[in-house]
Amino acid sequence: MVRTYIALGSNLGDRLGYLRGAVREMAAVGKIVAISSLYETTPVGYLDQPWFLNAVVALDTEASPKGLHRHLQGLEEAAGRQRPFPNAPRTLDLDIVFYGDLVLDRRELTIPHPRLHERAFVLVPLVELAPDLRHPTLHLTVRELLAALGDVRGQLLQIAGPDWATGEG
Ligand code: PH2
Ligand code: MG
Ligand code: MG
Repeated sequence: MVRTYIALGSNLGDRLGYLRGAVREMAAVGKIVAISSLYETTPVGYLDQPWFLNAVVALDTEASPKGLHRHLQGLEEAAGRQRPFPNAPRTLDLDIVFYGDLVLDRRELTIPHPRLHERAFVLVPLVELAPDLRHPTLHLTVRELLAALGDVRGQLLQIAGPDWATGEG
């Protein structure tokens, strides 16, 4: 069993519905052990697009990195995700942030996620679940990576606690 962290994002259509559906369906590939709060976040990178909902889930799985990646891509496709251009608005984005302490650098899959340390929309929810988790190549903890970003308050707003995925709130 490997502890993994999955970043969830949506900025198109029924954003909350897509994220809730993803959490529900991720249970088919492992055991969800923790869910972060839900954040509304300003777009990073390609700016001319709607705000995102972002969260992070801790998932214990027996799936291989490739198997997990394939499963998550299947969920993105089931949510009707289109890829008209890189970083286009999307109904559902599911990224493997960490897979245990695995380091993998392939064209189709890089773990840890190559940009996680630059992204408040990943680190802020992740620090709720795993502040002392150490990045296997940068050698800093999640808490330290987040501190290195400085003041990120203008980039995101916590809009619900961890019960967003299951409760009514
Ligand atoms: N995902 C991206 C690019 N930019 N910005 C925010 N706020 N949230 C995201 O999930 C996101 C992004 C590429 O996957
Ligand atoms: Mg992404
Ligand atoms: Mg992705």
